[in-house]
Amino acid sequence: MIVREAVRVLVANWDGSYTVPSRRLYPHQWSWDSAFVAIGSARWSPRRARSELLSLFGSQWRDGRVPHIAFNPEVPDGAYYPGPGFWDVRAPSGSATSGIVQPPVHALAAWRVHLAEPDSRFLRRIYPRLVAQQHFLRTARGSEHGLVHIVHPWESGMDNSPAWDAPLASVQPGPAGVTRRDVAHVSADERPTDLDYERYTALARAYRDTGYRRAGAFCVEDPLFNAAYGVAEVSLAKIAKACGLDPEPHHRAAAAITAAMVEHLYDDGLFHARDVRTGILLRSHSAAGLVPLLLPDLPRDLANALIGSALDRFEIREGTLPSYAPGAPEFDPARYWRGPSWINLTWLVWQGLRHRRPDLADLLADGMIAAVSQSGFREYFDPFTLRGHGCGDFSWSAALILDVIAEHGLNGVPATGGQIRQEAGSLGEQGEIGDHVLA
Ligand code: 2M8
Repeated sequence: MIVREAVRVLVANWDGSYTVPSRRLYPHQWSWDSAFVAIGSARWSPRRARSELLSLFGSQWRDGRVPHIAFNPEVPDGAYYPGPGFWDVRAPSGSATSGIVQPPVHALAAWRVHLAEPDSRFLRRIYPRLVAQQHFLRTARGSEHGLVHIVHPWESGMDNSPAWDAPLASVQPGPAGVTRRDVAHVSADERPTDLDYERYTALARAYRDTGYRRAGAFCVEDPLFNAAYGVAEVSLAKIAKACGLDPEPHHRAAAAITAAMVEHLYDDGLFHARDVRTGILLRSHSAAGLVPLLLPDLPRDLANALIGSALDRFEIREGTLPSYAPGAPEFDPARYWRGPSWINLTWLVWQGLRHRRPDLADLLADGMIAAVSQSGFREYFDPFTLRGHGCGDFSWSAALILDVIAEHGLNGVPATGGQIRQEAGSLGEQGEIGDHVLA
């Protein structure tokens, strides 16, 4: 039933070559949403999963950046704020896009899509594009420590996380009265505030006015973003090897990113963002700080410390991962990225726990399934009551549940695609996944 419903959502949100995150709230293609959707679609339609990623990279810029939104020209400009008229820029393909990016989880997605149904043509097509994406980050966004920075909270994917309260406070808000569309679809107390939006707009406008080249008042190294950047190198090493290319440069890059994160972003049981302008560590209680568990070479003592924080501060024994620690004063269980549980964030930490603490990983898998069983494929969930918030029929909630079920099983039914069939170990049998899932 859950599986059929998830596929129904993905079919309803399919736009011919990619999936919109939500028909009404987000009616275009979003960058990291498409990566998560590809991970889930690989379980029932690898063809759609490949199309999802290739279509997104069709909007890649010449400098390698993958814009966070590729706009659908058939959707009126006013349907989403800020729309194509605001960003005022086109990719070489001719598509109108935004000019900022999102966490680079795409190489991870591409590798999983390949494992689900090996396709060397796809891998060879996507590999240089993924390398260019990393190159953009390393060159345009690199710091002297070997980490990369983001120039807008939207680039973190966790837009109004309390982690951004301090750096945002120094951003001069733009003129009041931005024409928000989000609050027409979702209750205002589950979304960022108007003041947040005035600051988001001011920052995006300032970046746009430099030709999308120079960071403005917001410039931070985010642990989730940098963990994704490191994991991308791990995945690129696997992709390079499968394409008959040298994986070593990617291994070296991954090791360097992990070491830089440990040296510059870790403190007291959690990774934190660092304000590049001041050099100050922005100590917060954001679950972004647990995502480095994804890095395979994270030193064991640090991984154990993160697991300790996941248990004590984020209370994951309850089976859910709040996006912000419940004991912190800024925690809000219903407002966007200030506390609710999100399936994508939980999926990332679940992946990081699977080899290290399978018992805890299983709790999170059960919790993700419980949330969608109780409340449907909502955008986010109260971590304690599992009440759904934000929009309904949200694509990555549906897609990632397909992946969780394939890996973890459902109600006593065993998993059909464990660790994508033990990494390509038995690739020959993968063809049956789609049929099985839909049966
Ligand atoms: C949310 O962000 C957009 C801006 O990019 C918005 O609020 O309008 C975030 O949850 C982000 O992570 C996500 O990619 C996007 C689409 O689902 O929505």
